[in-house]
Amino acid sequence: MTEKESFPELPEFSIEQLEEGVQHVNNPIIGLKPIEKVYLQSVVGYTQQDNSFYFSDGSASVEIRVVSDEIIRVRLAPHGTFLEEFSYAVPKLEQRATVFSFKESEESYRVETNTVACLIDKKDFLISFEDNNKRVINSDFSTMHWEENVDFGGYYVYCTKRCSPDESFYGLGDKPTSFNIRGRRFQNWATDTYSFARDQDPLYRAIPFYIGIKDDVSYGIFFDNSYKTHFDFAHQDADKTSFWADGGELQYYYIHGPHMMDVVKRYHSLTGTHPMPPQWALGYHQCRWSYYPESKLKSLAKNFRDRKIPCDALYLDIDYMDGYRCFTWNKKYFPDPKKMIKELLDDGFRTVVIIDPGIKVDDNYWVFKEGKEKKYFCRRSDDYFMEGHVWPGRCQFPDYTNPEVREWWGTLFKGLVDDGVAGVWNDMNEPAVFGSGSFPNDVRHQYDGHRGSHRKAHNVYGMQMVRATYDGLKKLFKNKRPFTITRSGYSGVQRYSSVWTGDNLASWDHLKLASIQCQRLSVSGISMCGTDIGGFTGEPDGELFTRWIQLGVFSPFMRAHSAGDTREREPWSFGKEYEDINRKFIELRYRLMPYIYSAYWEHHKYGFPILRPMVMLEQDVPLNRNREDEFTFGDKILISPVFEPGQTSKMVYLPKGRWFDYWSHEPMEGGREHDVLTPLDSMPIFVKAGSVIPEWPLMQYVGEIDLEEIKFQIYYSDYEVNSFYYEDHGDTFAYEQDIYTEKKFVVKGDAGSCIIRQSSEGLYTPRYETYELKLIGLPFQPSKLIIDGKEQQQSLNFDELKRVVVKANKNFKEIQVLR
Ligand code: MIG
Repeated sequence: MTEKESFPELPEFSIEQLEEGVQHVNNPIIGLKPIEKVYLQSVVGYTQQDNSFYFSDGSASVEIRVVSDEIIRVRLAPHGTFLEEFSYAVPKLEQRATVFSFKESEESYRVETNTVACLIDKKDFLISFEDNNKRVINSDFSTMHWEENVDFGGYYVYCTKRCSPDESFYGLGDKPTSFNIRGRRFQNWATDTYSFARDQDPLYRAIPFYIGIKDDVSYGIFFDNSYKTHFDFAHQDADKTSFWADGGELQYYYIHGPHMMDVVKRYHSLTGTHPMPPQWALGYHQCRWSYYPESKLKSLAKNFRDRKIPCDALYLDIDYMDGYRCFTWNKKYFPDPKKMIKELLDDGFRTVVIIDPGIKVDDNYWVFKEGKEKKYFCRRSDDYFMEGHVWPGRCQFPDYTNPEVREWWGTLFKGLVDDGVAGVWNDMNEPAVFGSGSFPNDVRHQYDGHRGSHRKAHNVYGMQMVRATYDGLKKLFKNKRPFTITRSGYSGVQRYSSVWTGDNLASWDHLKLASIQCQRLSVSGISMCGTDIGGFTGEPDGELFTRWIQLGVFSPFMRAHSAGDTREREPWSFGKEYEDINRKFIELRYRLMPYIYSAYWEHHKYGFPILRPMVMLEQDVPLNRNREDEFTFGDKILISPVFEPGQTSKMVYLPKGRWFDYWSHEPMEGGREHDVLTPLDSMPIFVKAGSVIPEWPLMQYVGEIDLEEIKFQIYYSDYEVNSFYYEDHGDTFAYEQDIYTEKKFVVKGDAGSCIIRQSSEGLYTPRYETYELKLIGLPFQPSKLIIDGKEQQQSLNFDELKRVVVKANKNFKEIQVLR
């Protein structure tokens, strides 16, 4: 019997069929068997233990747990026995201090915190969530239900919610489709999707978290289940939203808003945020499949420096290895990697290398030998090794769900780290296997002691690989920050890695998708994300490449990459006109580096997503629900990238409040659309009035120049606005011991004055002493400057860009610029 026959997949049924429970599975072992769909019956009683309430229908049990004031978890145990608590996404379910009450009425039970109430209907076991104004935000359409899985044991589990006509949906990670996912159906099953198309599903990642907006209130559902999960957002029926899984527990978190930002921050409180990346990782990265031999890499580096195009990292794709054996070098191409990496570093380039999970079956290869001896490779149900063909040929695959294997894997990087490698790129970790796509379902995994087949471990495999990589590098780097990038991942992967969106295509539609995917990843918990600039497959022309570089400046992670069978793809590959514009925009990335870095801090420390879609900025504006072609980076800079060839102007909507055009400094009114010119050497960028935007002097790579001064662009505002500025060593973990500085600026003006206040916390002392502050948009000609109570003698004339430039000590508390 072939593999496929013995482990049939459940065919895809419509929600209606599933609701009715009439379908049959044609099972080759037991024949045609009716699937019995079992629904919860009436509640017969409850018990309470600490923050958890257990409701029973006499057989099944449902746990309602108050996790925090705004988060409530629901779990279902079909026969009353819950699975052991374990989650790769939520490593530690912290019980936050909460005040909650419990009430029983004739019809229902009510578990209530200060912000949210969970109601359990006694008669039909329907569960709903209300806000503290007694508005129903989310409620079951039908009771939670399940079907026995005759092949594997366990259950297919289902939850169907009501969906109102105005409800819109966001999240789910990397789906390459419209930003609002209402009307669509998806699967989460990590898949290698070379040259993926719009609407293709699933892709590389599995992020079972979505956000709904109903009646202007945002809420989130995090369905923490690593099996294949399915989501239907009013696709099958306009009045239903469903999610279900091919196994595991029906376990989900209801996360209350009311703002989308609250939901995302609370999702981060469960699954964690990205650690601070090394600052160089926020520079421009150049990648290609592949740069080799050494002379090629060296001339690439030289080109960047000769042409004065900033760049921080160069990548080695699979050809640097000896026969694609991980942790080895092809000595023909790279005879002395240590020397080469050192020379590149002396010139300001970090070297990042790719590492795949497939280990070549080769008894003369130390990694294979060790893994075999220690029994670290995955096995099939009957104990055969899981073997599959990937780049090295026949391979076996470490079981990264085993903590001992992860530990071992981490140590394998020692050689590369000694050679000077600064970052590791994990690819093919869905896991991808040539021919079959991935592992068969019967492969066994240790699953951190909780055991499971590949059905359970598939979606977390890549995340556990990059976790092993990150943790291993962290040990080897001592106190330096590792840089990792992964293709696959499950919720929580952000704790270990950045992510790129995989093998996209050089087309204008993919440029648009790139912007949507990054925004979507950002609101789905993965802020450090980027796309292959230029498109991985296919050939961009100069215009498309340049527009993609422009988007890339405002992607949290900025890397150009291309497939091996494409023409050269560097910022200068399309002729001088494009090269000059590409340089100008990459330079912009470097000038904005301190702003970008501060946005990372806001993400790491407070759980703010780095990219913020329009609906997150103003969720009460109906048109924003479907606006997907503009966003802000951090909370101060709004970008409206150009997505059409030959486009000379574009309508840009600015949220309420006041804005400035980044290039011309022209003030602009928010709350409406503006027609903005979009010549190729420009791109619509706007800054919120009242912002204090830090800028670095131009550098060719992070750390090239010792800062003597920081510049700030200060945008006048007549209402009070706060800005944050963060700095630290840039590459150590000292920030965890409060060795950082977080500065807060407050700007407030009126017709005759502009006042800037600064306060600061943290223990880091930068070496520079002064600031240069450029005041933009002052509505008056100033004649008096007072810093910390003392009048200053500085010229207050407008410069050619209508700015007033002020010098101040970095520790100033208050600056008054007066008419
Ligand atoms: O089977 O390492 O998505 O970025 O260049 C292809 C070669 C394997 C797929 C990755 C791509 C990478 C390529 N890899």
